Amino acid sequence: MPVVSALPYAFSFEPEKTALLIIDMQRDFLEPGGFGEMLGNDVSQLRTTIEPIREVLERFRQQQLLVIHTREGHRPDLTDLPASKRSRGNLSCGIGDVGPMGRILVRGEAGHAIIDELQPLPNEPVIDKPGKGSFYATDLQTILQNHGITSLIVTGVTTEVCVHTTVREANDRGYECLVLTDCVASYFPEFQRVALEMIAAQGGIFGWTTSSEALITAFEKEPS
Ligand code: C5J
Repeated sequence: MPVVSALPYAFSFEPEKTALLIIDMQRDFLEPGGFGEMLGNDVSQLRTTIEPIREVLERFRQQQLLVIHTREGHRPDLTDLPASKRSRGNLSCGIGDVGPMGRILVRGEAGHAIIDELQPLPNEPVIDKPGKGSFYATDLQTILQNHGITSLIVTGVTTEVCVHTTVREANDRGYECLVLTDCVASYFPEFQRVALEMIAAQGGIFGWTTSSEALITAFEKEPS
């Protein structure tokens, strides 16, 4: 069984029972000219994750392990968009409105799409989620159960929002989560640091953290 050097202690996993979760690597969050940048964020903070995620993704694909992608967004009629989420921030151009890459966080629009570098393969499930967590109002848990998954390797954006919410949801459902520090990112460096510390604090209260390099080293030492 591969063992990864991690915080707060080594993380062991059975590859066949482990899925790679890639959270919300969408154009509107990562690309210049998208919703994230329109809100005043520096998207280069998030773009550092693309290459390390691609390398881990390649490894999972080579070993034919389960890869799951998520996208945050809403139905075009916005019936799954809570009024509180729509009005939050008092934005003149917010969720559901026409933004720089089509209607913001609406399924089927250009900005809602996963970035070209990490396009899902046809056999990789894509979870459309209306919330920050990947389990809320989705069939993620059913898919994990049907594949016998017990551990998740977690990547994506943003660390303190959708990654954290998902890891907390997963933890409460009994999944072991390993978060890859260079494969998750925040627009705010301070949030990135603290959010990662929070996951591994108190003996791993929500899970483990490590680098993509440490995970790949563990795979190389013990290929499945
Ligand atoms: C946010 C996300 N930050 N994917 N979404 O609104 O973290």
